[in-house]
Amino acid sequence: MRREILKRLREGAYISGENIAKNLGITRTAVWKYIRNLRKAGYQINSSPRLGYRLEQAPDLLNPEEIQSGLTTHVFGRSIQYHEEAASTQYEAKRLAESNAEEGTLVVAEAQSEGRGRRDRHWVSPPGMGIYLSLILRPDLEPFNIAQIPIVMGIGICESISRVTGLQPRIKWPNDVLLEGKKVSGILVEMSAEPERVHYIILGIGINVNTPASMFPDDLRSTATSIAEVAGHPVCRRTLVQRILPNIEALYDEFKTANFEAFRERWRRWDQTIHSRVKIADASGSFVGYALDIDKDGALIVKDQKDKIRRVLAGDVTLTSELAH
Ligand code: BTX
Repeated sequence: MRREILKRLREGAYISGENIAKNLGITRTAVWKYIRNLRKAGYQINSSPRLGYRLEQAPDLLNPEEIQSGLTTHVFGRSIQYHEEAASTQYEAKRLAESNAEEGTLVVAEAQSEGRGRRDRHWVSPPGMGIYLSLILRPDLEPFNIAQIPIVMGIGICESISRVTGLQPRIKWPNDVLLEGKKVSGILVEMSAEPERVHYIILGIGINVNTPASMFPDDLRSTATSIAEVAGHPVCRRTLVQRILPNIEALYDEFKTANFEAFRERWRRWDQTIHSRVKIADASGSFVGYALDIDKDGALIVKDQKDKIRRVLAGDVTLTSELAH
């Protein structure tokens, strides 16, 4: 009902309480209660005794009403579970996936108390500042291909940030999105699979949109940033989500029928890793080298200090200019 009322208010003109009540088959008192709750949630609604109600401004919330109004996807975000605060949207999405939620189901939170990065690291997720979302995917792919999904999704995040803000984000292999050399977004892919069959994937995306530098813990201040910090003004999170979802949906559809090779050029367009000195670290240790290229499977090709060519499939990359910090 709330969504229906908002839909009518979004048409822009004044609409009387009586009209809304008649259209939706509810009482005028019920309309008034919905309006009161919308105002409480941050919607600025003007009321005039003669003309009725008019929506002046919607808050930058990532609730289903806001995301879905004007969303152009076919599958992604058609079903949304919204939380003012979640431990992690990954956990919520996993729970939904286990109870057969359909592909494209989106979990969004305004804040996360246990936001997660790769290898059980923490993702800082202060309320109302960033985008914290998880999507359920059910691709008919072999587990081997799944590692390429976050690499491909990085393209969609860069393209979307660039379109909405005019900024030029860059990707650090495999999928850190950077602005001015600092991390602005991270991607996490978790899956449930058998050796040859994927049951589902949870694609998690975190973006620092309006997070002020002061909200990052001290140890992240030199490596993390937000879009607003770089742009110099706040950016509408809803607009960004509405751009990202169709963008990554199109990439995903293409990925299911093509291999990574088809994305290599587009990925290079945003890349900051190739032709850089890098330090690669994984569970087994670390080494320093020079990034030569990304191959047709999305692996990073690195020449190490003994001139040996190494093919890196996973790990954390530090650009050596960052090491100087
Ligand atoms: P990652 O392992 O590449 O990055 C985690 C590391 O990044 C941390 O160890 C820390 O050094 C740094 N970091 C933590 N928080 C931030 C931040 N807000 N901005 C910049 N750097 C940070 C990247 O993992 C994957 C992140 C996915 C986050 C999304 S949010 C929605 C979904 N739910 C969830 O719990 N995780 C995903």
